[in-house]
Amino acid sequence: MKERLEQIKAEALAQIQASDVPEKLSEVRVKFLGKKGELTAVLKSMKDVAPEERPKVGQLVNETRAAIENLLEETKEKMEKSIREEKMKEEVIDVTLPSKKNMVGHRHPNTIALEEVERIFIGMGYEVVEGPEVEYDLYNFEKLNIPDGHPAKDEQDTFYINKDIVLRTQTSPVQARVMEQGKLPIRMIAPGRVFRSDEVDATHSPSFHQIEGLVIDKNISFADLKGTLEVFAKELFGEETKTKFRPHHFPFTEPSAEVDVTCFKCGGKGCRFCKGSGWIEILGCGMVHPHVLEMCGIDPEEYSGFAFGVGLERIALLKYEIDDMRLLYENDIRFLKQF
Ligand code: 2NM
Repeated sequence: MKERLEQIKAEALAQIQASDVPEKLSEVRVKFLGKKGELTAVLKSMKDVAPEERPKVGQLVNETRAAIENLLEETKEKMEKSIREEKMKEEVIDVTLPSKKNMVGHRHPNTIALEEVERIFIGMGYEVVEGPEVEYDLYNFEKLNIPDGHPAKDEQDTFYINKDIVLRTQTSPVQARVMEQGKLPIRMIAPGRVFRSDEVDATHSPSFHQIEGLVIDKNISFADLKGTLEVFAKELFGEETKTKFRPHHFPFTEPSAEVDVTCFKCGGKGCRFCKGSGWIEILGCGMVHPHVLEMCGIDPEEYSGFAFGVGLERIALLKYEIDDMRLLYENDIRFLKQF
């Protein structure tokens, strides 16, 4: 019996020492100390030992068990310690390594252009006002002196929700709403999305953005309009920019004009960019029609005003020399990150 125990102990200790991973140690534990283990088998055979020998043998079994368990425990701790150290070495943080660069988003060229236009007008004391994109025919057309039968009201050009409600085709309904509130004087711009039933091409989209301006006060004249838009053009395209007012027609203004600026590429000499003319058209404007003032509750005998409208995409395309409007809507990051 004693020899058997010595043998078990020697074998167990040798196998423990030969173990290289915790799983092997578990196997050794099961093999020698488990329910069907070799040491347990010895215990079970105690009934064959002479009664007077039993305490001694029992003590020997316990000692053997303790020796095996101690070495198992000790070895397990050593293994776990070295695994921990190994892991620590692998996970060490090198604070001198360059950081991973995050992909940071970028303002859209439309947004950059809008913020530039807003900055210029806020600097001249204007308020920025927004309004609904789904609008009553009354505000989008009627109060702006665009009567039934006018080509702008054609279903070919306007998205109708029903006979009284449209997707706004301009942002001037926002201004009709502000005039109606009756707080004068008014100095405002109304930026926002507008909708027209256009086919998509390099210069058209069924949904684009406008910024319309409105000033109403006593004694506002065409000179105020010219001065304001001259300042705007110089701020936007450079100090050397000149403006030209060409007579035009809009239903909501009288007189009306279209404004051209000297080509900022060639300075007015004529180049490919301005198609040889030296001028680039940027906006429409005029003195607010007395009918419009009246319909919005303002006395045209006491007050006058001017208004203008610019296409945001047009500004963005010009300013960043983009030759196709569709690029502004595709959201290709390789395009967007250039601005
Ligand atoms: C333009 C051109 C000319 C305009 C008129 C008004 C309002 F509400 F006062 F009648 N807002 N915007 C206007 C005038 C817009 O866009 C090319």
